[in-house]
Amino acid sequence: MKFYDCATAPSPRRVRIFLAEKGVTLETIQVDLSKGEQFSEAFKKINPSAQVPLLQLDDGTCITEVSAICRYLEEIYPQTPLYGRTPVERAQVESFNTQLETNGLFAVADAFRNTTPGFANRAMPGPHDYAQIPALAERGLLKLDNLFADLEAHLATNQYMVGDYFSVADISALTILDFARWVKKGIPDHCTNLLRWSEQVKQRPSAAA
Ligand SMILES: N[C@@H](CCC(=O)N[C@@H](CS)C(=O)NCC(=O)O)C(=O)O
Repeated sequence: MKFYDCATAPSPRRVRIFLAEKGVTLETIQVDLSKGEQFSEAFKKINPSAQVPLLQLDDGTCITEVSAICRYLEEIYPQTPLYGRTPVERAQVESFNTQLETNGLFAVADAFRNTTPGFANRAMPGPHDYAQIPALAERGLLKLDNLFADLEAHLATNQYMVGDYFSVADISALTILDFARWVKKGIPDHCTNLLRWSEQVKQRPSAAA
């Protein structure tokens, strides 16, 4: 099995942390996005959507999308379950993870890709070019302020994103909040619950992945 990664990019980092939590090491191939290697004919042959991460199985099957890759890894490496231990927990993890993507990941991506000069005409990842829309960046920053406030309230009564259980939702949140620094949005000082959570997850060895 081969893991196609880019050491500097947030989406594959979600998979790297997931693998580290499972204690699994895979053969890893770096795709240098800064050099445009995602557009090479060889890579587009295995992933026409020209993005990382990608997991290639030994029979050649390719799995794209962080959530699909992590779901697959959860099934073949069931130790240390990260998608919930009970039906209710699995539903809660799925729900929170989706909210974090919608309210957090897409917010940072909008803020970053719609303002950074190097992404002119590349406002969305993938094979198609899209012009930057500065208003989307503004909305992304506003969404991030709201995300900080919402997570702060949530963590007043929860140790992790889902109760007292460390899950893939915490991996998503950690990656998203570190990605938010790219648009100069650190966790505000007054968000003491969120800062407590952040310290806690950053102490896990997987956070270095
Ligand atoms: N929905 C995809 C998003 C993957 C994604 O956005 N990957 C970025 C790196 S973080 C990428 O490959 N970008 C290529 C580009 O910007 O051309 C997933 O969940 O895997």
